[in-house]
Amino acid sequence: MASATLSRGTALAAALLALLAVPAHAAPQEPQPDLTGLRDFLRTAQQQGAPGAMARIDDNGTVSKLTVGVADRATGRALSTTDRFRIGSVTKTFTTVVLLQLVDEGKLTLDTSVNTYLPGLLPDSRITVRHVLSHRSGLYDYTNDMFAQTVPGFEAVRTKVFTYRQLVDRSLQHALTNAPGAAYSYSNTNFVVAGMLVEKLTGHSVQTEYQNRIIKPLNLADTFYVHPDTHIPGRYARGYLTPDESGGPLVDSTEQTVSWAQSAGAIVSSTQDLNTFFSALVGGRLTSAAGLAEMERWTPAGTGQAYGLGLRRRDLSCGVSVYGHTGTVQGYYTYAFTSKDGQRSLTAVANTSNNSAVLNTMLRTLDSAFCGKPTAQARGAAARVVERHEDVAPGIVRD
Ligand code: HEL
Repeated sequence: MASATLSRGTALAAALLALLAVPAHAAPQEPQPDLTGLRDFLRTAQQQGAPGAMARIDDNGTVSKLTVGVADRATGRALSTTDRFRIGSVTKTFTTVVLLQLVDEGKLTLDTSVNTYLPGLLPDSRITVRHVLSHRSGLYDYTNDMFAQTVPGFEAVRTKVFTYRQLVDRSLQHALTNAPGAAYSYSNTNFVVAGMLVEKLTGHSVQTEYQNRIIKPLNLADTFYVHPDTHIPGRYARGYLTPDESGGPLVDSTEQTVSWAQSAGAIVSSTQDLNTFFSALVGGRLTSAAGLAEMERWTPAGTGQAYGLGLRRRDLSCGVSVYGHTGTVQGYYTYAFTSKDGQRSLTAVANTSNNSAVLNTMLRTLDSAFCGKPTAQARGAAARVVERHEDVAPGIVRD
């Protein structure tokens, strides 16, 4: 009897010890990316009108690359994850990093009026640098007017070269959309002002600052700011703009100055470089810890979304939050996001735009990459999430 009790006690102790052998700090195992689901979404995007779609996941040293379709409709060349592409507003994160480095160097403070650095630029001196980087300035988005009609709007600016001031002047033809700091209202104008701040405070072009502060240190071999050149260097995916008229032919929109965006959206990059960039950013390799904490001070920006400083947070169906940015530039949709610790990153791209079905399908690649295989219930819930454009400046039809 005594020995039986002893042996039961020993078994219990052994079981407890086995439990204790799992370190208390071990993070819950992240679900493996669902590569089958991811490929299905890329195929769906293709069926919905994207000539090609691709994704690259960098997961703790394991790389997954998936592509469907073509990089070039004329030659039929297959899309490759090494193809460069226009990243649109993902540029905003690069611009913000430069400014946060200037904060770290004591050359700028976030709560100072923009007009202190750029005297007389803005009509309201209550607009601070922080308001601009968090889309809370109230500055009207001049692209609302520019791209009210998709293809004519694009063709009107395709080869144009604007000064920053000309773009800001277009915005200032409209009243502020809200009092400074009062509301989140996405506007490209904010990041044109951010580019002006970079150039004023450094005395250099944004190109030089991206190069010296981000591209060179991270060895981003596929990342360029070529404005106002219209050509993408090296091997790249061509971009195809979907016209507003249903059934109309796609417009090859690859060559353009992107002068309408500049520091708000004119960088060219690759899936590998964007994964490296966001992983480095949240890993604290581009700014001080205090700078990163500022970038991660969130303003709600719609269901399951928040905006920090030049940085988006998306809260996925499985409860995981990811950090990065989206980009829409004529011919290209980009989702570039990383996990909290930067250990897993996804960049997913389709070489079309102005096609809301494709945009929504590409959004779902985030769940595949970060949430793993969905349950039937999660699949149903995710399908009901539709990318909202209300967080973009109101008034523009972007699908
Ligand atoms: S819009 C966005 C995205 N951002 C903003 C910026 C960028 N891109 C633009 O402002 C381009 C607007 C026109 C795009 C064009 C098309 O689909 O190619 N659409 C039309 O012309 C519609 N009439 C908030 C979506 C972002 O994710 O941050 O990039």
